[in-house]
Amino acid sequence: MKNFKVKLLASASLCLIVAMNGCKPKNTGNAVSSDAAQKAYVAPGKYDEFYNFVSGGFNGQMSVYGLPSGRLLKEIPVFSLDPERGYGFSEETKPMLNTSHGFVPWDDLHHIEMSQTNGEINGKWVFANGNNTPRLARVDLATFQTAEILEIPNSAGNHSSPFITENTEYVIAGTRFSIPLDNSNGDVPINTYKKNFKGTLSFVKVDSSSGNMSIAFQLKTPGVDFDLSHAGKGPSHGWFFFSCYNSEQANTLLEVNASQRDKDFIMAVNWKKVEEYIRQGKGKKEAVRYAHNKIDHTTHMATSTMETEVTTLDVKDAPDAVYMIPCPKSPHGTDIDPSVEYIVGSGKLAALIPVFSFTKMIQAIQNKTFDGDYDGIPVIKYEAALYGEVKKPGLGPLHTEFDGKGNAYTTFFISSEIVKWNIKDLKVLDRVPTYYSPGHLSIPGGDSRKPYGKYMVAYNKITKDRYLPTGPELAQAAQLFDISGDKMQLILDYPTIGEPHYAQSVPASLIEKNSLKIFNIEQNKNPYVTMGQNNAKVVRNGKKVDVYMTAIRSHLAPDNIEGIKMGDDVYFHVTNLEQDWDIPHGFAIKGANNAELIVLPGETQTLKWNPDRVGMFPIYCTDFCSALHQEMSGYVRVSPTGSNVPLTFSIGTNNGPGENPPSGKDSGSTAGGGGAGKARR
Ligand code: RUQ
Ligand code: CUA
Repeated sequence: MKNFKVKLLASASLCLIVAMNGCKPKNTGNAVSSDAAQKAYVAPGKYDEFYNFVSGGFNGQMSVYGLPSGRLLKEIPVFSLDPERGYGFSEETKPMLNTSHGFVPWDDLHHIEMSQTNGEINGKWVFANGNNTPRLARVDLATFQTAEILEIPNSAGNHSSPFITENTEYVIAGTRFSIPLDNSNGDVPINTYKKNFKGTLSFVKVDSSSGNMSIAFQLKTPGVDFDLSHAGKGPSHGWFFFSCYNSEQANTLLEVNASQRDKDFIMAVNWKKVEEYIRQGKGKKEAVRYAHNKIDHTTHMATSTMETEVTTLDVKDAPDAVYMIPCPKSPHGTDIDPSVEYIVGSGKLAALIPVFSFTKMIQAIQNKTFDGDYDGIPVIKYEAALYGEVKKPGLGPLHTEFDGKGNAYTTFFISSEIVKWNIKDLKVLDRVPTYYSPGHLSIPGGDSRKPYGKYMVAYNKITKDRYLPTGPELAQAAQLFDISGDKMQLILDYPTIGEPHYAQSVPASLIEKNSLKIFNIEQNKNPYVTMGQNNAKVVRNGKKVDVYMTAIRSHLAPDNIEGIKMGDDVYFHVTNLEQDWDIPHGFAIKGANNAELIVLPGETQTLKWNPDRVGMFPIYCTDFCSALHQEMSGYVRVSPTGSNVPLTFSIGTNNGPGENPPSGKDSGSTAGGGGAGKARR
């Protein structure tokens, strides 16, 4: 009997697996018209029209492309180590990856969201979510660097994130996995899910000038899985909409057990009301631990602070603030059109797309047109909130974006296509195959109040035969479509890094004007900065040795260091003295169990090194910075622990007495202002 049950479950799950795997559309690979190349062509030396910020998925970083060319412009490490730049390896950046679990050098970065003013992208920051160890990050678009990472307590799997309100008042963080909350006993049987597991929605305040994040409050909810979300804007400002699945509250074999109900929910949260309750002191302070990491612009150093308290409010104590809208079937994307009247739910297993009306929802709430409750939360009657349904649009709808001309575009994972439909009459206007199985799609400004239209990019999960084979794994495929006409037109395929989920694009002009070219060295407040080569030095303090080093074309100073001993902790603090755009210097030392540094103009970065043997260790600049880049090098001599070799450092003092070079010609001092120095202490 038991066996039989298991078998039934297995076969049911097999059906689902078949259904959830994409199928290959017919006539693949030939849907490109002849003017496509011209449309995606950006001449050498010319700039792209749009910046495209793309989540890296399981590689934990964000990448930046130009559109329409598909050129890769930059990778920005966020929740990942980047040996190329030393992010997560340098002393300055290590604290960025600190969490209450310690140093967590990886995450699963699914979604990005750009800061907005009045519901329009303003080009200041891009936020990103860490889906594994729950975190939120803020990337500064002046530097294209991760400026801040905030851990989210009482959460597990920060998937429903980092969507924002229309003036970037809040960035949202909804937990994917419900769990026993942090300061309750987590050591309970898993099958007590219904009793012990809770969800949370964190509202993270963003300081409008600095961008700094802080958790304002957390809403405690019944134990469901929050998937995605979007904020109301304009007329619906003050509301946030979250798709939830697993309203069945299953704790095993979710693919079957969380697909039982015909409808799950979109949770509508009146956050202005919740704010009021918090102001009235209805929230509860709870002890938790979470890391808050920030980079200081002047020291170029990150600090990590462990925060210990958060304000929570149970939805049960927030009457008239939270409602459930039934949504078929295991909803994924929750997308709001630019008029901010329509809420589009995408049920992964649904054969239609429900479009809800904000106005009707409010009326239903006023008239109490409810259909019972879900764990105390009023459930609005489906029909009462429904504007209409897009019938037979395709299979496996996931995400919807908008072109600002009254059209919506939805990805269909199972039927491998993008469908364009009209928001008013809900009629399908066009469909194109994608190769294969798209997840997210992105239209410039496509989830804001001001879509720029023109292009649409599909981020496909499966690549198969689209590129030359590269072994068992292929790069994910992005596909660019021209959507300026009635019909969507495929114009470019380009491989991406990691596995992109959500992405956003903005006109280049919004970003370009704020882009920083150098860090002003006069403003460098790093405690280990070396202001000018004459101040280069090596200082010993017990076993700690600080090397104050400068880099300028084409030498490191000092470039000869002796008196380092086994057992020392050596810190190379490298200051790049250049004040010229795009002239970084690198720093590497043989055998370091660490990465390199890339030091930007005006910046100081520190590499920690523990010599592992006695001998000679070359150091050099890794970034080809000048014709004499190969000459930008030096030596560090390591002696045994008890050795009496004095600590010395120098540059330009060539060859000892009686040790002239074979040519007989002393190369002399190239550095100027160098000379030998006796180290302090
Ligand atoms: S979710 S498709 Cu994070 Cu759609 Cu990826
Ligand atoms: Cu500096 Cu190469």
